[in-house]
Amino acid sequence: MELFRIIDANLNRAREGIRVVEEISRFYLNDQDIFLKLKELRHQLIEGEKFLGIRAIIFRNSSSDVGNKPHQIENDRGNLRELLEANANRVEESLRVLEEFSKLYGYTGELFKKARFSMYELEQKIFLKLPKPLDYSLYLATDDHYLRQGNIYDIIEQALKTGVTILQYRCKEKTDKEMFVEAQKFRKLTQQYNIPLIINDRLDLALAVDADGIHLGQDDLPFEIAKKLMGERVIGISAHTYEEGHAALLAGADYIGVGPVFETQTKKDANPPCGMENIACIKKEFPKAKVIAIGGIKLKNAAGVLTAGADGLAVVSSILGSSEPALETVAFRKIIEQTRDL
Ligand code: 3NM
Repeated sequence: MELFRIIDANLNRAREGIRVVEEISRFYLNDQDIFLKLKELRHQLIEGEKFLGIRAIIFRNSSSDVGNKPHQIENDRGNLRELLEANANRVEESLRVLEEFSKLYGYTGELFKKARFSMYELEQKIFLKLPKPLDYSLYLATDDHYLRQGNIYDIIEQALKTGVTILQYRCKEKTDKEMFVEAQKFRKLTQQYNIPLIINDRLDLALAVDADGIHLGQDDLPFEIAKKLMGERVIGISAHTYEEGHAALLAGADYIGVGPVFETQTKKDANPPCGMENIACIKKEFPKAKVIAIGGIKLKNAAGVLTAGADGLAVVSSILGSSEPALETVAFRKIIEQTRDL
């Protein structure tokens, strides 16, 4: 009887996992071919149950299941690729269990084995169709002061070539028309290097230049409104306190920029430095949240900030003000890679 409970539990686990993956292919990817293959796989499990001659549900005893204990509810967000991986793994593992245990009933388990291999294939197909999660590790923001210099595009191109993973266009003191022209140039440049472009504050500008996302301050448009207008594009929010970070992540921000971590001369109206404590606290509560440190980030403090839990370093003056922007970028990259390996 205990063995039938194993069959029942794994049939359910496999069906539920397939259904989650099915929903991704149906509603997110709109991929009819994959969707129908998954649906067929789910129906094959019903056939498998019939083949075994077991009505597994009869042996269900969920209340006495020692694995049925309340789990800690995680206030955590991953991404679609992680969701796919978790559910496809669940399906594959369950199919393996079904294959092995059905052998005890004189059945070869062939049907479950075939289903498992189909799932491996479908998982890979879906994985490749899902968007690659953004790499927030080295986030460069522009600044009016540097934008006034003629060679800013050259400096930014050097940084994009040598290891910056996201560019934010941040401009406060120009006309809409000037900003549009500049943002368009950055759009072209980032496309050339396949780097996402985020626009600071200005949702209209982000849409106008087809940016990958928007970065909002605490006094900008509410998240829900921005989400309605931005759809699947990235939305980042500035957080100066733990509470602001917490609220932004609960609202659904894709990342938060925590700062200023250290003293900065770049942002004139910056809050007092908040240090690294907030980063560690937020990461403890939301381990999968993307937390970017900003404000006074230099080569000398970069490793410490990453070790405190930051997923990325946002910099302005370190790179844009450097006489050797490419070398500075490479040096940041080296620290990032070394800290990742720890
Ligand atoms: N935002 P630098 S601090 C743009 O605290 C910006 O939200 C901050 O420049 C915030 O790397 C900051 O030169 C300036 O210190 C970061």
